[in-house]
Amino acid sequence: MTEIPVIKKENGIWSLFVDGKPFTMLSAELHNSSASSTEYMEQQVWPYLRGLNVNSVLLPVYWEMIETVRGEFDFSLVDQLIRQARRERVKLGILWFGLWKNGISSYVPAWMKQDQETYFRARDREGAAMDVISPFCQAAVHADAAAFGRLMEHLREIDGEEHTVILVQVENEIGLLGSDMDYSEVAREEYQKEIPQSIAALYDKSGTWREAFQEEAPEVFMEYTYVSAVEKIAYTGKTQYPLPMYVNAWIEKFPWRPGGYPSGGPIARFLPLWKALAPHISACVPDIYTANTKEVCREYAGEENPLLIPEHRRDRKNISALLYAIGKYQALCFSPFGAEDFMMPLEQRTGIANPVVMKILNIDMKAWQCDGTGEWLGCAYQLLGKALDTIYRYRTKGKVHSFIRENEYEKGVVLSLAACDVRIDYLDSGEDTPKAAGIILEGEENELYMIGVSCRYGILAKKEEHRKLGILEYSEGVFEEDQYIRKRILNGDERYCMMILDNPQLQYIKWYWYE
Ligand code: N0T
Repeated sequence: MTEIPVIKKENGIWSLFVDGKPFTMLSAELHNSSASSTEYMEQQVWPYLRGLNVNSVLLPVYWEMIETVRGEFDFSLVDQLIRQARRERVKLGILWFGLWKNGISSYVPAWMKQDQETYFRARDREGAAMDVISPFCQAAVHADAAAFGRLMEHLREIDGEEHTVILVQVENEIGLLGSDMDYSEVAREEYQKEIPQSIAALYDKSGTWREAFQEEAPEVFMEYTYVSAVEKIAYTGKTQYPLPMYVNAWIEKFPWRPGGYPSGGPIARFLPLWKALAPHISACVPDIYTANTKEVCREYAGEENPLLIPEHRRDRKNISALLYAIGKYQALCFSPFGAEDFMMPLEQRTGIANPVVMKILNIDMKAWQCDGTGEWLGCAYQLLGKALDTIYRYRTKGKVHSFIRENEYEKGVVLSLAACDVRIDYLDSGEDTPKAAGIILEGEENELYMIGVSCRYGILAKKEEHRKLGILEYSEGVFEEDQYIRKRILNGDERYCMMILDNPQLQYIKWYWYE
């Protein structure tokens, strides 16, 4: 029997291991509603994912569909989706749309929605009921955990050998949206109490929530409540089938207030709290719809927290973020949102692209635009997919370097490698073209590979080096099973100005010294 998928750190590097080997998810997250119909999947999803060269897909499983009658479970939809994924030869990450989805309780079963006595609602400051089951409602958390446990049990039964499902997201962008805290009766009572021991120890504080945290109190209070609920749910699932689990964040955006972004979610500021109080969650990860990928990655990737990007903006620039996240942080997963659209003819797209929805979610329309993304991402996934084995080999030797252009004011960078420096000039990319980005693998003997986009570059001798540097080979190619296969030699005019334009490419350079 092969090892169950697991996220673990080896030689200081986080990886998702599938059947004992590192597996980097070059993924596509589907629109929220696509996976509710296998027929729709056949007609509108799988055909358009094929050209993207994904090795995995992230798709939701909806609580309301597996437990329509309380206590009775129907997993036929899940089974069919897994069968389709196997046929397509892709792995799956499953998104558990349970009690909370973007702060709202839209995916809970009808029997729960309608029983507001037992499953009471969160309330806003004015005391008005929200469309959210209160995270203080233990009966609701218990029911969610039970359903999630059944789902995981079922996955073990049907997939425990084959490992088509390799990762699970618990809930989706949790937190309370529209109010800084829950003002339901139970919540208000809890708020008056002394802070729990775990919080007191973590923050070295005492007293009531208000006394301990002042203006920040409502948010920390919600953080504690959501992390406790999520941990309970994840724990129940893990006891059935311990697949790696993560939670995704609707990130905080300056100068929003808690409630403007979901209050209580795994935003960067609260990573220590999540790490301490949710031991069954392997990673807290960002959904990136902003343009500052570099900053967000830096906030989330850490000693304690592996980086995954389960949702990313959809415009063509996402290939730059892909290269950077994998080169710099060995990201376990990269997955633009609503990726079945990318190769689909415009008139056929049914996913939300409606300006009103975008405004409600506060997503920049530009981040949603995806014309042309498919070809570029497909090309980048293909190139990178073939390079992964080589990247795994190089990264243990600390020989992987990465760069990305953060903004238009940055003109370039000099990366310092062991044997030389590499000067990179960012090519002036237009609105719709990828930002300069890339991964450099430094080889053993005066050689390097560049997997990059939109950049011009050159190899420089180190300052203290007295010899001069000459080029032996400059070529473009691909990796096949950890071997470089040269396609075209670029030793003529091209070598005066080593460069990769808007299409991601793999290039190889070998140099020598003369004096
Ligand atoms: C996302 C998606 C889907 C700092 C929006 C984004 C997905 C959910 N929510 O289409 O609904 O299921 O996770 C929230 C956007 C926040 C933008 C704030 C910028």
